[in-house]
Amino acid sequence: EENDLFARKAPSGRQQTSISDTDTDGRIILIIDSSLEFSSKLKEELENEGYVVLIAIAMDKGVEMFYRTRPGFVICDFRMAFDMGEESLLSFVSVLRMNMTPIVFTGFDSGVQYEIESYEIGASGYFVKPLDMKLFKVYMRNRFTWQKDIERITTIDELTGALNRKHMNRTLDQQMDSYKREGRTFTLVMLDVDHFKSVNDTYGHLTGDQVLKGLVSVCTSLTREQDKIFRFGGEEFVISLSETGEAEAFRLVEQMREAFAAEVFTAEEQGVEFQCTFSAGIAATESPDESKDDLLEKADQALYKSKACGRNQVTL
Ligand code: GH3
Ligand code: MG
Ligand code: MG
Ligand code: MG
Repeated sequence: EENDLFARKAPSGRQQTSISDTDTDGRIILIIDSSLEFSSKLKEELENEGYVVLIAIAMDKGVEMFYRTRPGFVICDFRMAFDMGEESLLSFVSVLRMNMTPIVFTGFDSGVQYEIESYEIGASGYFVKPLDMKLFKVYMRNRFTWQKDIERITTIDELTGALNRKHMNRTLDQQMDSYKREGRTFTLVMLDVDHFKSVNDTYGHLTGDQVLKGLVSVCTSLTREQDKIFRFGGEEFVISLSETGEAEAFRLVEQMREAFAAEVFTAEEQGVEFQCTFSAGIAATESPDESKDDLLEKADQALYKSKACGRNQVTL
């Protein structure tokens, strides 16, 4: 019943959930320029550097392509940008900023006023055509390194290494949309550590923290790169499973439950060992109208059942 292509990989043993280095997401560059000669040449140069490059020859196409593909960087002709009108341009730049996507302008005109105007509108720079490729490539590399650091800092929960809730809100609908478009199943799991308050009360918060780290580490070791683990809040976590039906998700979360319940934690201060459990709820997409909030609500209800039925269990 399962497609081999999507078969679950062996546990990777990764200790951190993070934006994967091999993800192309962050390395997509969108060039908006009416000169195909300019953009094809630039595309070729940047592809040699390992970027994925998309081209739009009109401004409206470029904006549309941005929404569709969410590139990590936009290179746009200065005149085309300003021709769309200052108001539209400002609103496009503000959308880019919300997505933490830098934009640079390029143009045949040289002069500090073009740079000033570019910075004023919110762009990250202005480059004179024809581009000095040596300069431009090192600039791009520098920006992408910064982008990556910023992404890491703003998306990862410091304590556990899980993705944070802000990142979950930003990405979950997007992730669901792409699965729904292709008519595939998307499954969410909600986990909550059982009687965690008493772990803190008995052994202290620092020991409690170790339990949370341990939970994420167990879940990470049993999931694939494309599965995302989010810290929803406190001792609650959400895992998104792609290409995973309910039955398979159930088996997987059962495995996690058993692995976590078998972990032995040490309370240094008291010099005692103890164990912990979690309860979980699973929800899968059933209709294309469902939002991430609908799915989270369903998973939460299933989790509530696990709690009500005595904890340390998984409910579909
Ligand atoms: P239940 O089985 O019903 O889930 O009970 P519970 O005790 O786990 O649930 P409750 O919501 O009463 O308590 C959750 C506790 O989690 C309370 C809060 O202090 C603790 N907590 C939240 N975030 C952290 C954290 O980052 N570190 C530690 N050590 N504790 C945390
Ligand atoms: Mg809770
Ligand atoms: Mg609670
Ligand atoms: Mg709890």
